[in-house]
Amino acid sequence: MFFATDGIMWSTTEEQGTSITADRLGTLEIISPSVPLCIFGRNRRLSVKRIGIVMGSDSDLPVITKATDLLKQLEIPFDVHVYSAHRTPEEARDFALNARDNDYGVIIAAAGMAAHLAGAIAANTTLPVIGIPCSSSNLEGLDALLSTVQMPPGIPVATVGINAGANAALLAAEILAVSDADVAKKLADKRAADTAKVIAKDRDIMSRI
Ligand code: AIR
Repeated sequence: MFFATDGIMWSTTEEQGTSITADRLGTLEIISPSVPLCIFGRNRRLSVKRIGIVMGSDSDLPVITKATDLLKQLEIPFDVHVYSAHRTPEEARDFALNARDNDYGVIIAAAGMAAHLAGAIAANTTLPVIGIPCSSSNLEGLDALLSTVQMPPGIPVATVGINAGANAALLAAEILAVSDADVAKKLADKRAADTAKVIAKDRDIMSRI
C-alpha cells in the first residue's frame, strides 16, 4: 500500500490488525480503521485517541476542571460527561461498553462518597481507567478513596490522590504518549518547564525569609 504526506510517498511494510507501519523516513502512526487517515508530518504520530472524562455529579466539576485545564494546555482532545454508577447506571454502562469503538484511549472517572463509578466503568471496558476520589462528604474523600482504589483482582482502576484532577490528566496523557510521540513531547516540555519553576523558587527562597 502507498500513500503520500508532505509530498513524500510512503510505502507500508507491515499491516497488523489496526496498525500500519510505514517506512522510508520512519515509523508512522497506529491508525484505527474507523478513523480517517491523517498524517501531520515525518516521524510524527497523530493520536486519534481522546480522553473520556466522567463524573458522578456536576458537584464534582471543580476537581474535573483541574484535569480539563491541563488537557487544554497540552491540546489533548477530551470530552466530559456526568454519569453516576448509582443514579444513571445504564448510561454509565453504555458509555463504557462503547468507549473503545468511540475512539477513547483512556477514561478518567471522578466520584465522591461511595464512589463506584470508576470501578463500574472498568467493569465494562478493557481501556485503562483512572479513578479520582472526590472529597464530597464529611469523610473528606477517604470513603471515595477506598471505594475507588480497592478493586478486586481482574478489574484494575489506577487511582490518583483525593481531588487529584491534574495528576489524573497527566497520567491519562502519559498513557496516550506510549503510542503518540506528539503527546510524549508535550509532556516532556511541560516536565522541563515545571522543573525550571521549582529551580527558580530555590534561587528565590532566601530572599523571602
Ligand atoms: N455520586 C453520585 N452518584 C454516585 C456517587 N457516588 C457522588 C458524586 C458526588 C457525590 O456523590 O460523584 O461526589 C454527591 O453528589 P451530589 O449530586 O449529591 O452533589
